[in-house]
Amino acid sequence: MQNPLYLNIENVGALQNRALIPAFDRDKIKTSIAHIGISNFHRAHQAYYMHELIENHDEFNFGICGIDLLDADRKIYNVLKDQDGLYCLMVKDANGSHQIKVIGSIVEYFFGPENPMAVIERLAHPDIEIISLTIAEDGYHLNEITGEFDQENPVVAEDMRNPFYPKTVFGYLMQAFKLRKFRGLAGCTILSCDNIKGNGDTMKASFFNYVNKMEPELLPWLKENTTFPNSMVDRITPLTRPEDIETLKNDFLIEDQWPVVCEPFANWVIEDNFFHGRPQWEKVGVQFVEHIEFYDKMKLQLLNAGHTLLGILGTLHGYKTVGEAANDEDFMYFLKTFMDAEVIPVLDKAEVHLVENYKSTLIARFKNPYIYDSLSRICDESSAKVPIFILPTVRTQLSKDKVIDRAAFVIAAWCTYYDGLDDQGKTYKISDSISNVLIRRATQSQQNPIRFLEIESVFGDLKSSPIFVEKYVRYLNYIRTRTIKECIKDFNSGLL
Ligand code: CS2
Repeated sequence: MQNPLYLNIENVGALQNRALIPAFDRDKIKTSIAHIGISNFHRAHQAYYMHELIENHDEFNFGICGIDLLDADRKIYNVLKDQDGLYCLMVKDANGSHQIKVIGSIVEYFFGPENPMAVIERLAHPDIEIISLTIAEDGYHLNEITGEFDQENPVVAEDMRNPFYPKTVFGYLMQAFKLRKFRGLAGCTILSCDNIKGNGDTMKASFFNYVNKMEPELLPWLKENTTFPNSMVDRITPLTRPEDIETLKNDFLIEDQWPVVCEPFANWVIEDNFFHGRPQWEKVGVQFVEHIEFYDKMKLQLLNAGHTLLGILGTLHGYKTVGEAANDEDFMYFLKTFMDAEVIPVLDKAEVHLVENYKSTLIARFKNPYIYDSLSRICDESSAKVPIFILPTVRTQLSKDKVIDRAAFVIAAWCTYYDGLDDQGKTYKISDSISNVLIRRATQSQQNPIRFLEIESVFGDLKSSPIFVEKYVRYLNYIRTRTIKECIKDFNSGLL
């Protein structure tokens, strides 16, 4: 009987009968990508693609330096250090087959709160040709309605007061690019990998806004020396559960402190607009396009909106995972009709086959019983997600006098989500940077339903659409007096 082995560079060779291990010499890798935000998603997506490229096409020029900037990320930094950047990717197919692959593309790691200067120096180093980001939807601080960067945000404001000890991505990048300019070095590509429409454009607008306020004289150089390709990223990656760590240890005899679980599906579409050269990711399935808009819309407004819909409705019912909600026929019927009647009409008609294919694959992906993707992960920070995933559909449909009923139903249900109690009488955790506002407005909406829609940073001027308001109010009153399951059934059968 063999014993479990700790995952690190010394032991990895001995794991070859237990998992797929990197079939390349990591010492040969040169680091040219600095990635900020070593999330599970990054480890299942970009780091995975890079690993595949190194392993199958001998691309040794683009190893990844992982950088975390938040105090809360100390754990992943420590784990990466402890495991020499190695971790297990547990790819779980819906048919029950699982593949364990040790990913070896992250070769350096830095932690901002411990040593901000080291991070700034690394970002400024001429070897770094791409700075990529997963900083989440709420990390960009750009007000969609006004197009203005939120300089009032407390962490941003703190960076503005203490620019030499930055905390935000913007503060770090500004210091790094100042050094590059001062030293006569070139700039680089900034590649956003977040679920935001036009993520590169958004990053550029936020960053330039920040620099313009802080060091306007740096701006002309930056404009000449950076590019911000837009990209669409896709792979469902749940939070790691203690059970996943146990399975690896007991069934595969590998001790990994923080493995990553994901589905087999992966997709990445990028606008080919890089300042220097770039990895030839197309060799491992990445698609390079001139314009991202169609792919962005399809993904954000079908997949992410679908997640948000299942997250809100499922939580109200008492479900805990996307799989549970997606395998409930009433929920699935509601989701499918939302997609067919309200989302697909706003997508490019010329690409109808692609859209239909994406939709049906998506439904199977949501149903994958081996991906325990918690609804709480989906609902976290909904105030930053709903405006990106659902409201663009509503606005386009309204502008064409088309149906918005299911979206209005979801928004009404979302308001009751902040009442904090599911239909089984259980409470759930609400996690949002503006949770106090959301909870207060949901409470006020019991007297005056519009109060919730009046949160301008989320809804903009949606409250001035009489059609939307009429539906929303009707559904809200209905939902508040019945279980969500009854409401969905009534909706599906045309009673509502
Ligand atoms: C999810 C995404 O955060 C969310 O709400 O919808 O993380 C989703 O799982 C990924 O975008 C899948 O590509």
